[in-house]
Amino acid sequence: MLLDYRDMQALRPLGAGIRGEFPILNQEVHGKPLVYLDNAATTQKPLRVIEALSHYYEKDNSNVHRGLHELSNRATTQYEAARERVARFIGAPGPETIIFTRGTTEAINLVANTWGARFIGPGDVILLTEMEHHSNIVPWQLLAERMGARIEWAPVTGDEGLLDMDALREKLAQKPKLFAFVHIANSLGTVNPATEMCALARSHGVTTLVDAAQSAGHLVVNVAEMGCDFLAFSGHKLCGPTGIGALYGRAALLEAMPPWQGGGEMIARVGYDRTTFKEPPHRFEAGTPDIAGAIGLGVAVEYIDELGRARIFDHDAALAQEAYERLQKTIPGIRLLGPRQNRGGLVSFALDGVHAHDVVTLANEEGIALRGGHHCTQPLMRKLGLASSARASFYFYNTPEEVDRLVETVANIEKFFRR
Ligand code: C6P
Repeated sequence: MLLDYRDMQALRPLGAGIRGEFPILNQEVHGKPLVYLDNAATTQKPLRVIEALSHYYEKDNSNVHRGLHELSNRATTQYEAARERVARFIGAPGPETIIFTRGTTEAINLVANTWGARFIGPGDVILLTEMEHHSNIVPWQLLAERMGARIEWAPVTGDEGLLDMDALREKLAQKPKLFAFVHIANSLGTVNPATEMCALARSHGVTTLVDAAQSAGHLVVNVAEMGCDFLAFSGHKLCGPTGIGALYGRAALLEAMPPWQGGGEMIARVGYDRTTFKEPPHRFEAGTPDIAGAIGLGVAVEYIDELGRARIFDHDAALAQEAYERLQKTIPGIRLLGPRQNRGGLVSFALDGVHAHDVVTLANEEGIALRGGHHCTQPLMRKLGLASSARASFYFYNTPEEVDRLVETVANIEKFFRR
């Protein structure tokens, strides 16, 4: 029987009620209770993920796909079970469409270096948006330079940080070879209409790649419904370990792609003269993988699914909305980035004449963890005429009281610099 929202809330409340599962949150920084608002950089890990990692190393540690002994069989079974969990988590048709990578960055580089190297040629256009993270810019620039291809940019409307959909339609009608875009923008909080964007691209025969680094753990992501060709995400941004993530690729595309890195694991037969390769996904996983990381990721995605991403989104977005409104009301001259409404769970802001690093340093004195800088979106920051912004990013263990602490602290910092 499915539980409704109120029952779920009673069983597994978010916010204060779930913090017991995250021991790291229960500490003081500079004599104040820690307020961790840097979840877009990386999220904290629940006990069950930490325990899964130590259980693996205590009981099952071995290499995968190689040994015939008990420990190796256990490691292989758990590693491949994690792949199945990840496939279910994003609505992929099967585990063969999931490649374990070090994270979003490596997943995008993999596509650029395999699909890109085979299918992008001189004069071809790669379409990106102006709100991309460097991870979804630099691999394509490197590829474009190598292949003689060209990059075009779908424009962003300014501080409100929305995609100009009419301009996007026009760009897609020119039939670029690839459209790679961010689902939730890490420095704006914009939630892009990924399903609509993929459908538009598909109607012009354009291949799509979705950067789901900020969305996979925050809202329901289903690749079948979204209709994307590739989707990349990182485990550490959804309660999993660092150093592990995944690339989803449509089966027909993966089958047509050459390997990227060569080595053990990914081969069918090696001869002195030539080598043949395994089928996807193993063709793309050279060498000993991050076995414990993959197992930890499998546990993390099940945990997130248990909590429910629709609930997580509502929780995080409500905190971010509250922070946005109150920062705007409380602090004269604050510049808030990204859309006023329908934002994901983060708020970026700039105080007139104050460098974001100063905001973050002073907030740290109050026990609050924020991020400040260009957030690996330098071209966007330059377009907005900003050197940096400060960012508070929320997750399901954050509370309304932490929004109070944030607003009060930022207001004090602003007063301090205005004096
Ligand atoms: N953004 C942030 O503080 P990796 O490093 O591979 O796990 O994720 C890269 C990445 C790709 N796309 C988006 C939209 C991202 O936000 C990130 C990581 C962190 O915003 C670190 S810069």
